[in-house]
Amino acid sequence: MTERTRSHRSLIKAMHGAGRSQPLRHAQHGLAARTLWAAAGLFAAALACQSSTAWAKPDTPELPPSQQESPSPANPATGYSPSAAAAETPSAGAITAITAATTAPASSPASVPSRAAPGQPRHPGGDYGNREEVLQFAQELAQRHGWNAEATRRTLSQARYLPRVAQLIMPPPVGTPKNWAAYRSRFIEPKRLQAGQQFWNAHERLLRKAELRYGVPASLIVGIIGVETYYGKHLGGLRVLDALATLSFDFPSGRSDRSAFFRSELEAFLVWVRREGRAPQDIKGSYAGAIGWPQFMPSSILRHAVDFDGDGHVNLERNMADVVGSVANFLKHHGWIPGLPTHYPVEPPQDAAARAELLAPDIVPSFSTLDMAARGAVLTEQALDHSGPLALVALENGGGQPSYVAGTSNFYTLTRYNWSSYYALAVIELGREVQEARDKARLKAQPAAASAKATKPAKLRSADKNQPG
Ligand SMILES: [Ca+2]
Repeated sequence: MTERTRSHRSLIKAMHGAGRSQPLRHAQHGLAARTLWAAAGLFAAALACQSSTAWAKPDTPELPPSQQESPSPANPATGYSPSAAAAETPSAGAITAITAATTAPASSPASVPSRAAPGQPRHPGGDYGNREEVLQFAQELAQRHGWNAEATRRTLSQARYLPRVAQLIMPPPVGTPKNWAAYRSRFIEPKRLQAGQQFWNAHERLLRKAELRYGVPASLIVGIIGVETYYGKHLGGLRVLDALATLSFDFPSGRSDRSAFFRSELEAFLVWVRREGRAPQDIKGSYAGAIGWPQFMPSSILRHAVDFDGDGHVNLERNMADVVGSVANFLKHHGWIPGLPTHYPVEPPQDAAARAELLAPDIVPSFSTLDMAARGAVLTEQALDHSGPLALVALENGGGQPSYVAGTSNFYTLTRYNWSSYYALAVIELGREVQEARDKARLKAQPAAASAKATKPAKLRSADKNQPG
């Protein structure tokens, strides 16, 4: 397999993960048929993006070291659940982590269960208190963390096998064309914009505080939370302990084995709940184990979540300070540069060979503005002032013309949350549109002040015109 083919496969897998969480959430919440239909549409949109080469390539050598050392997206959970794709598309860290796990050595030496028939677990599933590999895993955790082995086994024995999780982790069918316009319309629509404004208004102070501390614009935090979970509407209703145990010990055959990744997430989960003094069976999340409003995988919680209100706990399910601060901190940890735009408009080179050359590194910024211009790309004046590297990012629109943007390193950083250029652009545009709608609403709410500001210059201009000579 060539490097590119391997990368592409990883990208497809990552996308798949992202696209599946939304339908799951809908099913979990038992929504009406209309909603399920909508969820199916979201899923289709996610599928449409799954084979995009715009996805990050976690296993390619082009990735900067800073990204390589952080194998899991925030929402690896989302890794399989982009909120995106809808809601489920975007989980930061999840997708990435899962993808990375295909090439990274397992963090746990526990033996990998042998594979069963496609789509079926090796084991009938469950009975986690008496399985040899679970006992071995419990012993390893106990040794590594100084825990009581029997207590750890008892905790794991409370996990239940979830057949639905094993089904949802399977890859989607291939062949659906990618469509940025369709994907975008799932997230940038009136109801989500309204929910975004409400979230921003309710947490304005926190968003400003996070912006000051981490340099991440409020609009992007609002965009990420909106795409991930529709501002808390799609949190996932499965017990994380069950989901992670199912994927750790009964990972289905028929797709590449990610059980090592999920065992490391199960370990991170147990570390976190122990630290928080919470019962593992009480925590709910997505089918991939992503937790809370920002859909962080447990390893991302350990690495990147912050106690932003200083109450001594990290709670991404209910504490909005921790939610907002953790999203910003995740981006900061992944190289966010304050003040740098995420992308610029660009016209791609007409010449196919030059265009292919610029597209080859995918979303990894690899070309100076001079490099791009020399190959025939047309950049705006603002972009020509940009001093760092850029990536020519193509987003397909079904059978229509692709959309292109020139992504900066900050665009790349956004894809660490969910390894997709479609995800990143949806987050950016949702945040921007929420901001614009909010600004408009605030102007309307202050008619007197607004009209005073608007009419004064007009009167002056009018007066100027009337001046003789
Ligand atoms: Ca807190």
